[in-house]
Amino acid sequence: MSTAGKVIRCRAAVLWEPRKPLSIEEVEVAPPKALEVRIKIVSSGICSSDDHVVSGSLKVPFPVILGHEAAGIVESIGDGVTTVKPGDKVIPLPNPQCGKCRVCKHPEGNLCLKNDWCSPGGPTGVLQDGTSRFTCRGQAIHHFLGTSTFTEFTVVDEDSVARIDAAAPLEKVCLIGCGFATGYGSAIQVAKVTPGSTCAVFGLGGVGLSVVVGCRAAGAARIIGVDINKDKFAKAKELGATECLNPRDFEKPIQEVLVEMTGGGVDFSFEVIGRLDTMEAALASCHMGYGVSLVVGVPPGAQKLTFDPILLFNGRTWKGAVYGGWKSKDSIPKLVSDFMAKKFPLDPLITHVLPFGQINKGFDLLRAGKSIRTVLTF
Ligand code: COD
Ligand code: ZN
Ligand code: ZN
Repeated sequence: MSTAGKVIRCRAAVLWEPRKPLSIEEVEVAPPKALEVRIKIVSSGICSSDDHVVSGSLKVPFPVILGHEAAGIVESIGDGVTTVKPGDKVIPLPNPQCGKCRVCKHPEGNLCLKNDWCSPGGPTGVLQDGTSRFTCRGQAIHHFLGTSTFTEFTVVDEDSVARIDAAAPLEKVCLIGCGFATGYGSAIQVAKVTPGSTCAVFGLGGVGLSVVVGCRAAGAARIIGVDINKDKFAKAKELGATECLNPRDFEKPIQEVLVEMTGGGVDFSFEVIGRLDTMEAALASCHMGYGVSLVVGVPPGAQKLTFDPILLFNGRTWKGAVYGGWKSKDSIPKLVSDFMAKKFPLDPLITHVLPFGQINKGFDLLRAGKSIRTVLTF
């Protein structure tokens, strides 16, 4: 029997307050309103940004249903929706593409002004019409990044969902929804890594390893991974890192080590940790005159950086970008096609697969540094 137009009762992981485990609850998911899409989630990765909300370092309205790196199937659509239909395989987009705002219209911009992240005063946790589609125990539950994928069903704005290849394996391509797209795009789309170049990647988590994959795809000759957890090195090498360094193995600062071992500095560096000290170290690792350093890690809130501006004056470029610079609705389907054409792997990034009910175990694995990506299956 069709569920279109009806409230769906299903399981969702609700975070009632920070620093608590997620709680599997029965929730009500209202039907999509005009220009909205209800999606049956099939798989969802756990990204560090979800954990930043749990730990309290990323502030969003509570209670909330987290999750933003997923794949699923359209269950029903609201009035006026034209770009997806029931039965389509889709990826929800934590960075929307409205196509109409000033950033979407700019050829280079991708941080759409409809992104809840950009709301003046911080995230609102609601859809574009200003309300939530989730309730639990009589209380409205907030959305997260316009996606909320730790639930069997979610509702998103049409700007926040992209149809993908009907043959795509949803339990893998979910990573393209956030972590992979972010890292890979940072290398090939934002930094525009050049063939034969030397790159340094600070932080070898799921996003950092996706940067490594991007550097390799772009033809970099030397890819130096930097991480304080040496357990990450084997995977980094499997994915294309030519060398790996642990800053704790050296007396001198890691930027000095990198400058020495590359004869003056790297062509491209990436900070994929989200720390101020490593952002500055990554910048200082670049060669003067032309080096480019990219901030990929989410900066810690309410902290400021002091650095020697001679690093920039001497011809280094410091850039940042979210979501790998991709205009999401246009690019995510193409990335899925590229995966289907075997242009890059995703399997090595998926270290654990767990049933949705074991979501807290997935977060524990991430916090313990034991997983790259856990994919939850529904
Ligand atoms: N020096 C070197 N390595 C370090 C240090 C240090 N001082 N501290 C930690 N690390 C290593 C850790 O050992 C770990 O291997 C790695 O850094 C971080 O990895 P994870 O697994 O914690 O995180 P990821 O790869 O999932 O990365 C996420 C970021 C931390 C980069 C996070 O900021 C993010 O998700 N950024 C993406 C930004 C974005 O555009 N997001 C879109 C919506 S989420
Ligand atoms: Zn826009
Ligand atoms: Zn993410």
